[in-house]
Amino acid sequence: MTVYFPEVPKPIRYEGPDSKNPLAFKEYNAKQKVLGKTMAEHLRFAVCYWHTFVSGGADMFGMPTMKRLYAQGDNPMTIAEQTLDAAFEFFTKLGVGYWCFHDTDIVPEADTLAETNKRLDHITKLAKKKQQETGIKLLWGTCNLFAHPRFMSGAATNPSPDVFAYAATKVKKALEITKYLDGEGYVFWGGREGYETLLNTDMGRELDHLGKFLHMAVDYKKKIRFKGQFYIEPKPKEPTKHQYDFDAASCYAFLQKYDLVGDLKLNIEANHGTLAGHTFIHELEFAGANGILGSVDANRGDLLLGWDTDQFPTDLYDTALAMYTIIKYGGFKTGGLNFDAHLRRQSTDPVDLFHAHVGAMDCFARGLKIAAKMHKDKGFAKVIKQRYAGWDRGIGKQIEDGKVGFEELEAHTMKKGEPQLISGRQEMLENMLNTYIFKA
Ligand code: XLS
Ligand code: CA
Ligand code: CA
Repeated sequence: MTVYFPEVPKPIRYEGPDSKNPLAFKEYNAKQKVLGKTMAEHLRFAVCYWHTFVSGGADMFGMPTMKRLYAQGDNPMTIAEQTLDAAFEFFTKLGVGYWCFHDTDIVPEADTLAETNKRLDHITKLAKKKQQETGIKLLWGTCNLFAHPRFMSGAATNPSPDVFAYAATKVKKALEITKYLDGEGYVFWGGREGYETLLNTDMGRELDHLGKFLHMAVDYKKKIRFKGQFYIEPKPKEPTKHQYDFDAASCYAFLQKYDLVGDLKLNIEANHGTLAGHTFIHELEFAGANGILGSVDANRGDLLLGWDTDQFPTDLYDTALAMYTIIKYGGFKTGGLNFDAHLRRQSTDPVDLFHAHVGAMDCFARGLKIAAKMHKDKGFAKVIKQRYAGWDRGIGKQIEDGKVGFEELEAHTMKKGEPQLISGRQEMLENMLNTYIFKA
């Protein structure tokens, strides 16, 4: 079989923090136990198909730059097969357990839907065989409902019911192939479920349609007995000016209104959190605190650019606090860390894909170790417990238990007078976080 990544002849190994080998892990040791589980079990790394193997570095102003050895030839299905070979070679050499894809990543769309579905059946058969041979699993599948012109005004929120129906037909097939590949989840990302101008948009009606669409998906999931977890992925804008799944909080409000809370969790993407004006950790915390933290698209943005740059994660504060929060809410069940990230346009060589993923995996592995130490020491947990201790007794407990109202609180305040000022100790806590980053 053709080798597509000859620069990496053998699987990437853990060589420890002193290794100078750029193609070795310094922190990620898959089998090493941390808080009772292996690193691989905690982190559940996945590689995304679209950025890693399909898009080639094109941007709004320029053509693709990247060398894709497998994307040669005239027959699109031969290219699709070669891409699949390259992808599984990459997953195996990198040592990740999972992958993720959109329907249109694994095969190009044909002239008719029926023909596209045939192509999907063909390629997923090959993918299933590769999964069996390698033990690599599908973290989630998804459907591209944003690239084709038919979806220019949205999919489930399109003003035309015919487009709604077309989108449903595509999602139906995407669910079937995800189930066929034993996918552990399925993501709904509404790239154009939003609007450009309210002058031509009936927002209430569009939201109702989106609710209907997701209910149909839930019904079909039950019908075909697909056991994977459904996720919504929040993103505030890009490509549309305003997207309905703006952030974790607006998704939660939507899920509550349309009675879907038990059926969908969130797939939180770091870069989408920052585009919404939040931190990545804020989004994780909101989802965790509301019981809807499902999976993560691990990447980062660039504060100076302000669009969805989808860079590989390299910030230890982010990875340490992300893992701290994920562990706090029980760790991944069906979800994982999917590197929804792409190389910069000037990183043109196939080996650059390895550098990017190795660095990101090391950064999360180190983040995991830092988070584990923070959990073991319980330092931050103690500080927070202490800060809210007033709610465990006396008037605080009575409020939480619903035993008092405004009149009792007035009596309490008149008796106690001015509340005491208690320092939040933010700088001390930031220093404490740094001591973990320095030493863990
Ligand atoms: C785009 C999204 C997309 C989803 C899946 O910004 O991140 O890649 O993850 O459609
Ligand atoms: Ca994403
Ligand atoms: Ca993104």
